[in-house]
Amino acid sequence: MKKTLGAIVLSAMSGSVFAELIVENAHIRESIPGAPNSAAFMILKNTSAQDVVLTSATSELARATELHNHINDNGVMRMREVSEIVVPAGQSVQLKPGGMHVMFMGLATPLKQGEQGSFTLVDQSGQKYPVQAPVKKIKMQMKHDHQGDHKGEHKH
Ligand SMILES: [Cu+2]
Repeated sequence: MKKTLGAIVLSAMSGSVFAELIVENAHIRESIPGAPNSAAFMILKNTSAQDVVLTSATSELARATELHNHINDNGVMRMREVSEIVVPAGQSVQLKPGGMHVMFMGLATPLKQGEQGSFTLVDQSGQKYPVQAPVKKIKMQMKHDHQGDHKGEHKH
């Protein structure tokens, strides 16, 4: 009898499974009233022996979808568009508030917790990774929050 292990292992995994990239815990930030932008966060796991280099993202959620990161500009965290997000071979990269994220500029409609949104990541070879993600309320880490503990403070 031939072994058919591969298919069984793949189907038992949670999350979206692609040839090389597994997207876990994807979620989209609920939009703030009056703010036309939002962002998506997730863990990207590269199960292949080659780096996956994401070079763009698309979505119908917004007028423009961009790959963003935060930089520390003399102690002030600013976000900016980046040309690529590299997920090294065999490693994971986390997109999270205050770090890298998929940015939605000019939302078509406000995003409410409980809704689903979809977007597509594209790598440098043109391969597409469609992602479906729930909309969630996410605390902004950059804001100074005197009620909470001191997690998420600026590092110097
Ligand atoms: Cu951004």
